[in-house]
Amino acid sequence: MLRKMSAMSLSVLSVVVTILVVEGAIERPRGVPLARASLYQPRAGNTFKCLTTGTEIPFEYVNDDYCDCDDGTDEPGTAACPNMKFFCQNRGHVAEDILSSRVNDGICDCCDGSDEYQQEKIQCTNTCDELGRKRREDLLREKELREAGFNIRKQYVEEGLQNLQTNKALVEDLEKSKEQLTTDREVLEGRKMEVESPEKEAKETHEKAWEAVKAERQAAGDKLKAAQAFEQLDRNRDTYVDTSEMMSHPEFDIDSDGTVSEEEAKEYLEDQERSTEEEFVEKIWPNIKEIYKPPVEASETKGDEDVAPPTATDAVKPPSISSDRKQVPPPLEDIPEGGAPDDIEDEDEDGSEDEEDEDDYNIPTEEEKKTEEEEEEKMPDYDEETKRLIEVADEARRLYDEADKKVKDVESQISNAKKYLDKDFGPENEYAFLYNKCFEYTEREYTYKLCPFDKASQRPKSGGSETNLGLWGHWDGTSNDKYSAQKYEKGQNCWNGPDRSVKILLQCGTDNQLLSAAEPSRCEYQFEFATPARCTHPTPEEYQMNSGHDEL
Ligand code: MAN
Repeated sequence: MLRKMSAMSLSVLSVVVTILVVEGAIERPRGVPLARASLYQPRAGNTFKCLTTGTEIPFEYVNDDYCDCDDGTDEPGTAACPNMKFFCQNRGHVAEDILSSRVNDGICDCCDGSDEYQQEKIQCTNTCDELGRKRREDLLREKELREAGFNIRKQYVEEGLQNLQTNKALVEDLEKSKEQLTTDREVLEGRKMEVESPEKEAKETHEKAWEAVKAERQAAGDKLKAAQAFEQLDRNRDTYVDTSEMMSHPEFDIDSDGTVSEEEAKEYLEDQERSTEEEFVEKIWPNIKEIYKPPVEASETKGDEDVAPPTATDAVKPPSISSDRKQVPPPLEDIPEGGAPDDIEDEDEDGSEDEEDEDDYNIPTEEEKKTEEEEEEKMPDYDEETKRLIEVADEARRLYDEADKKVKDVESQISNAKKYLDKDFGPENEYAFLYNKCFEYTEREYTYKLCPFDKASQRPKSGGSETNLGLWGHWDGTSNDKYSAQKYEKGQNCWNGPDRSVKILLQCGTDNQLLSAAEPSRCEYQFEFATPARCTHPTPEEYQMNSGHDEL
């Protein structure tokens, strides 16, 4: 390798090359940790072999502030070779490697100041003792916290184990009582079905009879309406309804041309010129009852002029009413205030009008009509025997429902206990303690809530509804520390984004506490949670390793 040496590096060389760190009895060039000191011993002929390329260079080229080896290993203590590491011994604190580019850059990076040895740019104070003391204090505190937490964890483990056993035993007991309760329920179901059958039969008989009564009433009412319509249509009282009478009713205008033609009238009269009352009630009325309008309604819709005035013949013809025809009360509008006109009021046989008669046309209010109709529509009470059968069946149903509830209760208890048993509460059940508990953390905008092994949520501080951030999913730590994190997923969908989810980072603490909640990515949350369940006992190795005496 062609060695180019600048005037500057030559001037530095005299300073650098002579500096060797003496640690114990082993000498090593600056920036080399004790563990690698042997690699930096001068070889025969006072040479140095580049550590990976194997190129041999004079030993005096090591740390001469010029990069001679292609692998940069000849400059462990200068910034000459890029991307190399400089080792700070930092006695009293923790040894560390820093980037070689930071050597003599005018900034103190190592607490022992060994990275700024030129001292032209800066003179570093050794702060390692101070930092080391602080660090040891922190470590001690952490160790004490871990020990205290670990002691609580031991109780959790015990309780977790007990709960596990209790729940297992509970499920066994509950399964047994479920068997008995299911048998009881079966017996009561049989009894219920036994007594429900005659009850149903009796009820149906009663209801069918009532339906028949209603149908009969309806038919009678319909017949009455048909007879009334016949009478209204038979204006000339000749005991027939004929085409001309039909023609005065605009509702029979089939083609809506404004008049009811004879053909149209005939069509409604079953292709006849006229119809007797019997035929009308039986055959014609069923076809017209939906469209037929009594004269008053017709005059209301079409105007009075549409109703043909009574003819002379009308006047002379005697009213012809079949013997069973009921008296049709006058339309409501025809009754003057204060009662019916004198000429249509009933007279007693003696021709006098008594006070009771004044009520004859007392018009029931809408409400009264409704109540009356409702009364009529109401099915009469069941007979005594049916009532007795209902009572027996009611009691059987009550007993069955009671037994059914007991089975369902026990099923729900089994399912709850199984839910508990199915959960992974950690290698020693140490996290079981957190089941059925919730913890909150409030920040600027929201109060966050975590119910371990159940769900996580968020509630705006200003009020408003809770947002589900996710339901218990799985343990989510690294492959060698699975129980260091949890995942809650499938929360409320984020508009134009994913379903909300939360990662919980667990850390050791003497209290169970939600320490922080953040949303590093939209609708993806991260909580920090401290719990004694996460505290492992500090090992002597950990303590040793952290004491800051790596090289001793
Ligand atoms: C709500 C909260 C926020 C979330 C937005 C997304 O305001 O759940 O945390 O970022 O919705 O729209």
